[in-house]
Amino acid sequence: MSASSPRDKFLALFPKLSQELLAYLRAESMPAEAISWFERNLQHNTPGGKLNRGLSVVDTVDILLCTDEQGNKVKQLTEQQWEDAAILGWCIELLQAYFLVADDMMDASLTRRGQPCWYRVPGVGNIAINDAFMLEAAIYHLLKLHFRDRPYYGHLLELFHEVTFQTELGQLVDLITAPEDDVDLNRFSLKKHHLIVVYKTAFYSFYLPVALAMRMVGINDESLYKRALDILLPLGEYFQVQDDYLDCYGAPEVIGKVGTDIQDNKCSWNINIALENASPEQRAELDKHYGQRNSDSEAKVKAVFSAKNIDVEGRFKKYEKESHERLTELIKELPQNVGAGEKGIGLKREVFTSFLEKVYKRTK
Ligand code: DMA
Ligand code: MG
Ligand code: MG
Ligand code: MG
Repeated sequence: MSASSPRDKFLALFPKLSQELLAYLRAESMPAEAISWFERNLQHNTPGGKLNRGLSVVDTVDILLCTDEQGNKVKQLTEQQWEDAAILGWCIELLQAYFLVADDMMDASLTRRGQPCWYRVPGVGNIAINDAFMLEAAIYHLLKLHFRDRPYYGHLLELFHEVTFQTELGQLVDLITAPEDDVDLNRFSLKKHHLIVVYKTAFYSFYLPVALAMRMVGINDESLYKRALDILLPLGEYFQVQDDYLDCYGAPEVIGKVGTDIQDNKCSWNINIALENASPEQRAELDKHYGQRNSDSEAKVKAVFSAKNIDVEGRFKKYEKESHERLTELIKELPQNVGAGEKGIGLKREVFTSFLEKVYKRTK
């Protein structure tokens, strides 16, 4: 990638936003230690990931404002439009940082993005709980600073608030379906899995970037938000199935984290596929070893996953290919540039295809 790739340009904005946030602490005469603590919190937890969600806001605004009906690029975003979209993108990355700091504590994870989880950094510990809250508060500080005078400010606030609540509902069901000392695989099903992943991942990772971009460009036709949701929730479900698969089969040095789902007793895609196909003996082995906090049990579960009649890896490859076909069809059903004309800016298929191609067959 060249020095001025879209990702680099996006990344280069973060120090400025970080300084705006720190300026608030200075204006409130916070002690120097608090200012440097918050700076370290922001730096450790916000910019180190793939930045897919943040960049998607910029990409979506670009597609909505700068491509013609056939999806050809016909103009460039102005600097102001680019920066507005990028700030909204960073607000999603802050939301993600907030969720991940808490998620890693709740999931007892060790590493994230190739470094120790924030709560495991020496001296941090439970302060990470307050740090997570501060990452969330940063979103609303930046929104106020940059968007208070825009006609769509209320919509931005509403979107962030609603999607946060939905994600927390997903996390709640994820956690109570996986109690530490009470393994009961009868609680799991693909239906339960579907509910968990749509709420914990799809709304904030897929719907939110597109909906923010749509609000920013002034799309007010509510039916278009529904259309976007109908495609983005299935796309987000596919993305979280990949995350579940990679938890077990991804290379830690590539995904930047060590999988914990088996030891955490999680209702993941892998275990549900195994339960659907297990013989009574294999089922007994899963009952005995799933959700146990030791690597021997974990290895036994993985051995069942790899058994010829179960073959989680093979079934995942098939699911991946079929999902791509299904999602491509779903996108095709959307009339190109729907909502354009007197009603305003249309919703283009490229918004969704660009998302699908970004995540298809991902390895991290
Ligand atoms: C993550 O689910 C969901 C949120 C809202 C952070 P997860 O625990 O599977 O994520 P990860 O595998 O990244 O810990
Ligand atoms: Mg986790
Ligand atoms: Mg989790
Ligand atoms: Mg996971």
